[in-house]
Amino acid sequence: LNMENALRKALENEQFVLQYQPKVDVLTGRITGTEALIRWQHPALGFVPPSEFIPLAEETGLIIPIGKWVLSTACAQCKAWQVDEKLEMSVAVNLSMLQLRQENFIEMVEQVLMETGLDPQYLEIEITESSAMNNIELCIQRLIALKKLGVGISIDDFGTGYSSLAYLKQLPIDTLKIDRSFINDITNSEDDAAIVQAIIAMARILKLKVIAEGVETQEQLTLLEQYKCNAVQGYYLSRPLAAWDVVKRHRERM
Ligand code: G
Ligand code: G
Ligand code: NA
Ligand code: MN
Repeated sequence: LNMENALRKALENEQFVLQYQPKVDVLTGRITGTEALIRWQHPALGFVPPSEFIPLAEETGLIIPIGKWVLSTACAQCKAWQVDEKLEMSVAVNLSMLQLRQENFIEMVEQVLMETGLDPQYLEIEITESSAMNNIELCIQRLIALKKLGVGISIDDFGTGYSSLAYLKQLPIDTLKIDRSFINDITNSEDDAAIVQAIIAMARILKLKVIAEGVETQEQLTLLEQYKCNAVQGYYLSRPLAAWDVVKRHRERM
């Protein structure tokens, strides 16, 4: 079976689904938003993880239609939560640099927002620190345009990508997402604990929100609370969920 051909057919055969991982406010314990994560259910191959097909989608250019499907499905879901369930949550979408490079990228986002009727303030774009720093001029330009639409911007996997603080300052960012490799050892490693505290302090000075990824234990959560981290995400709070389970989980925490 040829993976590339299978991937080409996946969209029309409706084999992709999105799961949504909650982001939880540390002070209130409430879900303030979710991150959309794509899954590929192939009838013969079974579950193909994104780590396997996103790189292939990027090599083949299929990331462009797939990325548009993710954006429009996530925005439609977020709007449905608001209208049908009266739940006010943001939705975050991971973006490939190839999408951002598209000439018509901003128009595409505008069109999706218009078609789904989602207020731009509820959409957040996640871009990894390393891809942002590798394409800094284009990122500055595109993210400023995106920001003008009213969309939020998060830097994903922060701390792993050799940020230049001079560049960071030029990007219209709202949120830093501390990479889960630092959270993983935060209760054992004094170095990692110091790094996390330093990132949180820097975020405060730059007036950015900060969210910790990959929180798996109560001990990690307690430390992050002490460090005044704004929000947390990870298996301890919730695994990525189907859309209807997000509603259930949100009501449990209200
Ligand atoms: O949780 P998970 O195994 O789904 O994520 C694996 C990787 O795939 C993560 O780095 C995540 O950012 C990426 N990923 C998940 N969904 C998307 C998506 O819709 N678009 C892109 N570009 N990357 C995604
Ligand atoms: O690169 P990005 O941050 O988008 O990656 C999201 C990935 O992280 C997804 O594969 C998601 O399933 C995974 N993930 C989310 N929470 C946790 C966690 O607490 N621990 C681990 N190991 N992975 C997590
Ligand atoms: Na992400
Ligand atoms: Mn991440």
